[in-house]
Amino acid sequence: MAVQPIIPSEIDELEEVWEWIESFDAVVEQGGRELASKILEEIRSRALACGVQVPFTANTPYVNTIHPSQQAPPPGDHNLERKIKSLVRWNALAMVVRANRVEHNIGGHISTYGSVATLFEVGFNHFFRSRTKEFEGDTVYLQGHAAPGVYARAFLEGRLTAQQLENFRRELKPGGGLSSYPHPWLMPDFWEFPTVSMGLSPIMAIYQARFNRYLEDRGLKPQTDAKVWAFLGDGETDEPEALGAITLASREHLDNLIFVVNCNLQRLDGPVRGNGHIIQELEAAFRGAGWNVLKVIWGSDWDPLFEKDVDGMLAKRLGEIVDGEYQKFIVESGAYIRQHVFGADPRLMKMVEHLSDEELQKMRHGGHDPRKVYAAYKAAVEHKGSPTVILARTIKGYGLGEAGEGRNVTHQQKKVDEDTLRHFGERFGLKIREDQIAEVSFYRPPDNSPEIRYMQQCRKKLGGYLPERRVRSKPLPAHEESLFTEFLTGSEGREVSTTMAFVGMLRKMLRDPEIGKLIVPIVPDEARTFGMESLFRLVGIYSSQGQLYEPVDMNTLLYYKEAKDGQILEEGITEAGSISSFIAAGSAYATHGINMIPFFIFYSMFGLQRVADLIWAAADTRCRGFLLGGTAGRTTLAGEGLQHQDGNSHILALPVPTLQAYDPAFAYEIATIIEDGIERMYRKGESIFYYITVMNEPYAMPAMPPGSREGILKGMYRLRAAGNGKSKLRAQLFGSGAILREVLKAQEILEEKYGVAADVWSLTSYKALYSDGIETERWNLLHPAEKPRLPYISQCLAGTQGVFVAASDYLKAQANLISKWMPRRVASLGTDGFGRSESRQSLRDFFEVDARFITLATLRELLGEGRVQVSLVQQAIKDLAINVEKPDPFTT
Ligand SMILES: Cc1ncc(C[n+]2csc(CCOP(=O)(O)OP(=O)(O)O)c2C)c(N)n1
Ligand SMILES: [Mg+2]
Repeated sequence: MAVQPIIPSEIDELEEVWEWIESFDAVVEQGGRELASKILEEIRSRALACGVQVPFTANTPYVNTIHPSQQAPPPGDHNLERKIKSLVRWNALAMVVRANRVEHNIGGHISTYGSVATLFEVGFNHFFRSRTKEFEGDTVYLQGHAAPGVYARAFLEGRLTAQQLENFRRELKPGGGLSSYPHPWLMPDFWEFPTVSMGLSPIMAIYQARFNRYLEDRGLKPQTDAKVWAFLGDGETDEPEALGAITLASREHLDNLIFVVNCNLQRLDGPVRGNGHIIQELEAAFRGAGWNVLKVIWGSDWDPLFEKDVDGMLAKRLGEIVDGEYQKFIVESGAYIRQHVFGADPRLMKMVEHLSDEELQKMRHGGHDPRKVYAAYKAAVEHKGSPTVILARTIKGYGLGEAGEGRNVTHQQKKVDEDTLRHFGERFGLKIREDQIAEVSFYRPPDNSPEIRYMQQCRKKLGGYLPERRVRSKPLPAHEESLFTEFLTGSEGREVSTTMAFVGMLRKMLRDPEIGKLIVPIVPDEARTFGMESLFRLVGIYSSQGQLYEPVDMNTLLYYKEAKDGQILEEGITEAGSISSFIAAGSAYATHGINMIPFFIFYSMFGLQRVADLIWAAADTRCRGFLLGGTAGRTTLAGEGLQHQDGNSHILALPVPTLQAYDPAFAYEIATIIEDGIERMYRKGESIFYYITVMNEPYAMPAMPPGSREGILKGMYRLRAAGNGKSKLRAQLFGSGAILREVLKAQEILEEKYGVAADVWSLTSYKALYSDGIETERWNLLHPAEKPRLPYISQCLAGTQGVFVAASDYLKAQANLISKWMPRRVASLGTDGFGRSESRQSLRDFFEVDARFITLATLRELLGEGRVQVSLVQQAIKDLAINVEKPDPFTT
C-alpha cells in the first residue's frame, strides 16, 4: 500500500519524531492499515502502562472518514441519476412555489430538500429495500420537512398524480391532497412514521432497531440484515430526545441502525453552531457513545488537494474555520474563499494555484457528491458490531443560488422569482421551456423515457416503492370465551389493588396460547413498584446478550432473570425510550405484519405529561396497545407529593383522538376494558390505543353487576341503587377510579344520617362520555329535521331523580366537560392544585374529595334546590368535622 512521503516542514527540527513517522509510514506500506492501527492501539496501552499521558480527543481531523482509496465505487448510471435527481428537485420546488402562489402563506419547505436530495436519492436508487413477501424491508425515517422531495419522487414514479401535487398542503381539496409532513394518520398507504416533531424520529428509530432485534431474538421474525435508516437535521440534534438514547444503540450493538445527519450547518433562524463545528461536536458525541462515525464533508473535487496535504496542513486549516464562516463561503466568491481559507499560509495558496476562482467556488461538499455518499452508505450497511452515523455536509437551499442558498432566511423560503427558477433549471441541466418556468409547471418525462425507466428499475430491484405503508397482518380470529372470567367474580373479600388485578390479567395473557407470545410488557424501571417482579421469572427480561452474571437474588423465587428470549422490555428510567418501544411494538402490525400487543406501565404522572408529543406521534402512527398509568390519582398515591401525584393525565388524554381513556375502580371493569380493547384493536383492526389508570390502594374487589358491560365500556353504569327508594330527598352520585369508594361511603352516610336516597354510578370514562356527547351533538347539528339523538349520558340520566354530584381524583373540569348533557346541573369535586406528601385520608380531606365532602356537596345541592334547610347543611358540616376555613387546595 503506497503512502505519500511526508515533506518535512515544522517537524523537521524534531529529528526523532521524524524518524518515528518514517517507520510508521513503512509499517503502513508493508503491513497495511489494519496492522498500523493495531500497533497504535498497543502503543497506546503501553504508554498508559508506563504512566505516559495520552492526549485525548474524540475527534478526527475535519476530513472525510473514508479515504478515497477505500471508497466503494457507485454502480449504475451516474448521468441518469443526476437527471432524475434534478427532476425531483424541480417538482419539489414547483410543488411548494405553486401551492404558495394559489394560497398565500400555505407554507412548505424547499431548502431542506435542496440540501438532502443527494442523500435521499442515493438511498432510493441503491439502498432502501422495500417490503416484499420474502423480505421484511428496510425501515426509513425520512426528514419530515423534506417531504416535498419525497412526493416529487413518488410523482415521477407514477404513484402520485399532478393533481395531488397541486394540492400539496391542501388536503381537503376535492380529490384529496398531500399532507405537509409525514403523517400516517392522514396518508395511511404512504407514510409509515411521523418524523416532523424534531427529535422524535431519532429516538423512535433507535427503539425500532432494538425492537426488530427483540422480535428476532424471540423467534417472532426471521433474522435478516434489514436496516433502520433515520435522516435528521443537524439542528434537530439539539433536541434532548435526538441524542438521548444513542448509548442504548451502541450498548445493544445495533448494526442494523444507520443515522444520516443532514449537516447543512443551518437550522431555522441561523447557523446551528456559528461559533463552533456541529459536525465535530456530533462526531465526538457519537464516537464517545461507541458509534461508527463516517464524516462525509468534502466532495471528490477535494480529493487531489488532500492527496497533496501530506503533513495535514490543509486539514488543520479546515478544522479551524467555524461553521458561521463556512456558511459565508457559500454566498461568497471563489476569490473570497481563496483568501480566507487558503490565504492563511503561502503553502496552502500554492495548493490551489491551479484552480480558478470559479472552480474554487464550485468545489462540492460531501453530501452533494453521490460518489462520497454511496461509499458511506455502503460502508454503513456493511459495518458490523455498532450503529453507524453519517455526518454529511450539505448546503441549505442548494440550487436556489442567490435567492436562498446558504442564507439565513432560506428555511422559510417558499416563493422564488423567474430568474431564480431559470437559474435553478440551468444549474441542474433541466430542459425546461420558458412557459414552464413562468408557470412553474410540474414536469414528468414519459413512462418510456430513460429517466423514468431507470428509476422504476432501481426500485424494482429494491423490492418496490418506498415509503409505502401496507398492513400485512391479519386480524386475530374472533374469540368468544373470556380470558378473564376469574376477574369478574370479585376477590371474595381479599384486598387487592387495581394494579395487582391488572398484573394478574397480564400474567393470564402471557400464558395464553393464542396471544401470550404477542404480549410486550414494557416498564421504565418500575416493575417492583407495580408488583410485577413475579413476571421477571415467568417470562424473563429481554437482553440481547442473555445473562452474563449470576443475579444477586438468584436463590429467591422472583430473581432478576435476563434472557435472550425474555419478553419484558425493562427500559430503565426513560419514559421517552419506553414509549418509543411502545410505538415500535404497537405499530408492528403494519411494520412487520405481526400483531404485537404492548402493555406499557409507568408512573401516571410521567406519562401523558412527560412524553405527550411521543404519545401524539403514537396516535399518528396508528399505534395499538395499552398504556397503563400506574400509581395514579392525586390522593391515592400517598406520601409522594407534588411531582408524583397525578390528577392531570385524564385531562391530558382528552386531545389525543384515538386514545381511549379509562379510570376504572374495580378488577372486573379493567378486565372488561382490556378484553374489549383487544377485540377492537386486534380482532376488528381499529387503529386506537388505550390509556387505563391503575392504583395501588388495596380493597376488596366486588363481582361484576349483571348488565354492566356496555356501560363500563361506554363510560358509565349504575353501580348501586339507593337503598331507600321512598325517600323524597334524592341524589345521583358519580364516582370513578380511586374516589368511587368514597362515593359509596357517602351514599351510606347520606342515607343513614340525612335520609337522602342516592344512586351511585361508576364513571369509568369521562373521555368516552365526552366523545359520545360531541359526536351526538354534531349529528343533531347536521340533521335538524330528524329526531334529535340523545348522548349516552343523557340516556342514562333521563328519568333519574335528585341532585348530581361527581367526584374523581382528577381535575374538576372532567365533570364540567359533560355537564351540558346532564338533565340538571352537577356539583364537581376533584383534585385541582399541587399534590402534597401525606396519607390518603389527609389528602382526600385536603382536596375535598372524601366521603365527607361528597356528603356535604350533596346536601348543599339539595339546599340549592330548596329541598333541605340551611341548618341541616350546617349541622352536617359539624357532624363531618369539616373545616370551612381551610385553605383552597387549588391556590395553595
Ligand atoms: C419539536 C419541533 N420544534 C420546532 C419545529 C419547527 N422546525 C421545523 S424545521 C426547523 C429547523 C430544522 O433545522 P434542521 O434540523 O437543521 O433541519 P434542516 O432544515 O436544516 O435540514 C424547525 C425549528 C419542529 N418541527 N419540531
Ligand atoms: Mg440544518
